[in-house]
Amino acid sequence: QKLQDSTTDIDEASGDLGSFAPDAASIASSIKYHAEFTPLFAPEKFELPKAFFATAQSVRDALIINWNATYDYYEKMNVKQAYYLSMEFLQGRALLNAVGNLELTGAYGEALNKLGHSLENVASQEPDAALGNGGLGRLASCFLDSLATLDYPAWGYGLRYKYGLFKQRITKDGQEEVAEDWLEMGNPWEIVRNDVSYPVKFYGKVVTGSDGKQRWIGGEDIEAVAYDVPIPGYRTKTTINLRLWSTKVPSEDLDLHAFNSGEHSKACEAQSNAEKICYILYPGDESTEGKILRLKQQYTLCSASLQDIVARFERRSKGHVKWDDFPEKVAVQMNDTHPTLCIPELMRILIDLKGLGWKEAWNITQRTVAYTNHTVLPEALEKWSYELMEKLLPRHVEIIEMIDEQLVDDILSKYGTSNPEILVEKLNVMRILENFDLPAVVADLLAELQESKIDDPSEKLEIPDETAPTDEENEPEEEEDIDKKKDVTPEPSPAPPKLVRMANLCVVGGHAVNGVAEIHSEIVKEEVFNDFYELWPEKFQNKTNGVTPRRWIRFCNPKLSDIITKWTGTEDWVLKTEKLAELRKFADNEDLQIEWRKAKRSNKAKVASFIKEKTGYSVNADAMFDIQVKRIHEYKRQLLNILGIVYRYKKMKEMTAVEREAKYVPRVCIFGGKAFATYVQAKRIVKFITDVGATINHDPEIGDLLKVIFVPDYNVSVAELLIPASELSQHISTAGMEASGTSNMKFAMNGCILIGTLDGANVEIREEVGEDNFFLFGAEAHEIAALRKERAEGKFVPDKCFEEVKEFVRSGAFGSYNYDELIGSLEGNEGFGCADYFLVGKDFPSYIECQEKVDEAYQDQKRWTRMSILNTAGSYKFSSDRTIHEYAKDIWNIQHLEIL
Ligand code: NBG
Repeated sequence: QKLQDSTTDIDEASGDLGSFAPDAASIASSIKYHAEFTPLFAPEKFELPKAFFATAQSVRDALIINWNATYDYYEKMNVKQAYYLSMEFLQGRALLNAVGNLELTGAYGEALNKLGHSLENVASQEPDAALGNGGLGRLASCFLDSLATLDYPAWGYGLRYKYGLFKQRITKDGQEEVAEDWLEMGNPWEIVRNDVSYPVKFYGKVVTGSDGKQRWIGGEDIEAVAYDVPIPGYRTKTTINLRLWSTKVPSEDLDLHAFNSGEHSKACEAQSNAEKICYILYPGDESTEGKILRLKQQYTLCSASLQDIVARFERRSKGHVKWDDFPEKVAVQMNDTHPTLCIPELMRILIDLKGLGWKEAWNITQRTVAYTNHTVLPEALEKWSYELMEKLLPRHVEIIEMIDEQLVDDILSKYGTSNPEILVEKLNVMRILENFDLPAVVADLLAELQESKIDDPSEKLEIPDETAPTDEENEPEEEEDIDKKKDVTPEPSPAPPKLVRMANLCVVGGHAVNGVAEIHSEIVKEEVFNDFYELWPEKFQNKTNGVTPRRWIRFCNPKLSDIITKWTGTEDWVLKTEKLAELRKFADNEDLQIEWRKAKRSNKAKVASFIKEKTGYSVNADAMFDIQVKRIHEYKRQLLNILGIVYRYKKMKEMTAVEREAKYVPRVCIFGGKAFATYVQAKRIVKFITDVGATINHDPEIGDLLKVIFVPDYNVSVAELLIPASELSQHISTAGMEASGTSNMKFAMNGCILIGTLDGANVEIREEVGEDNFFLFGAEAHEIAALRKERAEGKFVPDKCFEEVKEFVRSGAFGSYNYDELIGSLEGNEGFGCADYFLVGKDFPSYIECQEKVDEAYQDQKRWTRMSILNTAGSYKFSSDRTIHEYAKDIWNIQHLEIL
């Protein structure tokens, strides 16, 4: 009978999905069916983990119907599809999002109540799918939600890491990493596609066939198997696909002979080599082994995805394959440089496997792929060792060399030889291959020129050193070195390593290059890729990031959502966020203000119990909740925040209780975020924050006036809890360094006021919410270079408040740990070419001053609530729906297609 109930639901649903609205009773029987027939847990009980699995599987049934319908429709219509290739997808939990998008939250809640559970408790059983690190991965996930919601034909492609981003434990020594075995209990959302797998090879050699064509014979073969995750849109049938690859060895490669003769490890070696490709995201890459593994990961993603895309194109062409049409059917977006190998891989497939000529293949490749840059930090613009790449991917290296040659021709025709210095400089900066000799054609031309001018010494050619670093920071130093070397016989120095610059390859191979916020896209054009911008200005675009208002307001903050719906008169704002702007006219309305504060207070109370559970600290839910949650990185300046807190604490200690209470509002300062496992300085910062907390939180004189909390294991689910409870949030990176930031958007949407620098998307958020509703401080991007120069020359005089705070830390106020290295990074001359590269000392006084304004504003709760409402109202631009419409129109050229 139960089975019968459940299948009836499915049949009904597939008949007319638009009106698929099962009631609580049929949902309950579907859940019971799954609980009974999916033997994951002991049969007699219906406890929470089992309830989660059964519920998820019942939701998945509904998703699969829509997912199949979507797939079939795309197949039938043979539409152009966009493919978002990303090493990271930070999906978080799926259950509440899925039932919310299907508009079944109420029905599922009721059904589970009948079965003795609450939807919230059941949902909290789900482990976070943390296949990402931070903003870049979460952006990819927000994009999938928007693509599905807006009915755009698109898929995501990524890797199915066995372990998610590590779990963070906070101990007395700071951060400890623990493997996150998110698949331990199985993943109810994924569909294993043993029918969809592709061979991927590494190493080997390139041979020339009898037809004169190049062929790559691989030395190590693995298989990439597809795992599909259905991604539902909100209030639509469209359910797109996130295809994640997992790696294994073809079963015939198990060395049975070795196994049977007792050499078990040897027999399984190939298997374990293949499997470890998909173990973890960003394995440490300091060792050569680590580098190889990362490159294998990147190539697996690119190769399997492109083989899949090409096969789909051929199938949909139904025997009339016209390769020139490929870019009319396929758009590939490379999320940062990690999927750069798409370019040579598509070239290889088209030339070696499909028999196209170079020119045609290049034209198709360029029209197909596009590149998003997500950072200006030089260490994140990937460069791979040429030698290593040549071993692992010999055919791709040949192709890259040819692309480089072509680029050299382009540079030569743009700049000519009339000014050889400029030509050589451009080649040095722009070539894909770094630390290579000048290409023969250029060297010959220059030699000829040199000869023709030899008679006139005044015109002697100065050819810059081919291998001189191009990094701006290094320039003055290098010039000095060169000057000094004039008098001495130079020591032969070891040749610098030959490298492949992935970002340059992306810019050359793609038809569009975009930054992720206005200021960042300007920096991309004017600094990072300025030379390319001069060559191909038409390629460069801006696509300001966005976040999905479904997950980041509607589902994570139901209380605020109800208020917005009530005051704007409809729930349409979830799809048309411009409706949020209507709240502006009620910003001073007392009734709205009271409701607004009540919702915030209730969200804060939830966070207070969470903090108690996770850290043992009790915090007062009436204090201001001041939050900084993001990856721990020096440029994000958690150090500025915590030193600000230390300063506040010191001042409080110098006052009488009465003075203290008059000047400061009670605050709970909350930090969260993970430090990359090998990033020593970031880990010190974590330790420092927890030490400061340990002192302040136990100081009876301070009481509720100041609390410092480090929330362990920050992830998507924790963000969903914290952001709705936030009143002030910190986005305080050194100007010019944060490409965009996306949590700033989520905070603003949830009525949180930002304190920040003019960096990344802060600039646009401030424009939208109004200057009066944003706490601004700090140096601006255009001032940074001069400030660093001043520091490097020892001319910077720190404000006395900064000296005072450093001294206080050094005095041992926060325990016995030696913070010399941490504090020392803010002075002296170590680090990135100048002391305090991130300019904490420079911005400190203006930060402190700005924080005083925050206290003053918070004292007036009406003013604060008005600011809060105006932040939500002004945040509408930052919906990822807006961003996705822009990508669809300006880069991918894909059309909205509703599933019929
Ligand atoms: C990050 C930037 C953020 C930005 C996200 C999404 C990387 C390499 N970059 O500022 O640091 O918001 O990308 O674009 O993770």
